[in-house]
Amino acid sequence: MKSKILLIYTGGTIGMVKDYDTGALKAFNFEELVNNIPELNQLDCDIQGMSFDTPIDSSNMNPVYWRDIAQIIEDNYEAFDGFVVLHGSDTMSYSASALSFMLENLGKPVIFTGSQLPIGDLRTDAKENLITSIQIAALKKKGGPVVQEVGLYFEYKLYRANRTTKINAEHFEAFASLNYPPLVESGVHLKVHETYLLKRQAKLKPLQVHKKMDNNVALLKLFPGINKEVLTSVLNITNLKALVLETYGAGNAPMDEWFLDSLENAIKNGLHIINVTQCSGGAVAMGHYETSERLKELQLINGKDITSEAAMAKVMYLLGTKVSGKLFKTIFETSLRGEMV
Ligand code: ASN
Repeated sequence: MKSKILLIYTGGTIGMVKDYDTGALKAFNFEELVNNIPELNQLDCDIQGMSFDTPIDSSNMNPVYWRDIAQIIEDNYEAFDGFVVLHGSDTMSYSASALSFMLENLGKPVIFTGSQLPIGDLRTDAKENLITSIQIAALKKKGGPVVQEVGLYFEYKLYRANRTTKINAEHFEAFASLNYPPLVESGVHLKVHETYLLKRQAKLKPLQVHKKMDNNVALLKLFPGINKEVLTSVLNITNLKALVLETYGAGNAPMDEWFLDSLENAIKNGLHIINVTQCSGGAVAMGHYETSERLKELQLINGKDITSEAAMAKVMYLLGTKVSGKLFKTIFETSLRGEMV
């Protein structure tokens, strides 16, 4: 039986054309996108498409759109074998991470992809990205899907979506997954690294879709010279429930009393503070240096080797599910979808 794949077009460069009045790239409609890739008809699967009413540049992405994507997948979950989400590359890692948390017990592939050049451009990377994403979404083994998680495919590699970061604004190789190896590599053959995939579930539990993402959160990147006013104004944001703090190296931060006291007070008042590293690779190891000992004592949540994108998605998801108090820390520090060690 041919695999049935649903293409969900949200926008992004892949489907953009130049506005000749202004020179800026703008999203155009889905039919034109598909008309630009006659090769889709040669694929050995049934492809159907669905598009956002108004496709967007992914810089306009937000949790309301994430819910729309989750809803489309939920509504069509039984009817299709796999899903390919066409998305702008700028915030793709955030959206794909978010969907990985929103789709609990996912038993089918959801592959995010996009491109650096529009599909109509002669040197476009869009065709390969789209065609291979569809092929991966259609892969089956013993009658079941090979990939049962949210992936991100770009420039010959499928990554676990919640491990990725956009690292280049110009190169075709725009994404990296520094703390987890690629799941599939595309060359003459599609090489599937089965050991790295989330384990196929023997008995699938029903898909559970979590649509509530609480965005009362903030992300603060430390820099030498950060002053008290900056920190306290972030900590005093009304309704702030969680702060992802991008620290240095293995989770280190300045040892100034005002800095540590401010964090301590905020935590006492119920704020969840997650320690993630601003390095692209490696992990937080609180207590390894003197500069992170107090953070450990203050009970900052250990983000380990999670990306900032996945950390933001995970806090919004956990706050949305109303996990509270001590449990929040325990669950955050547990890998839920393969997003951390
Ligand atoms: N600005 C575009 C977007 O994220 C960039 C891209 O898709 N390459 O929608």
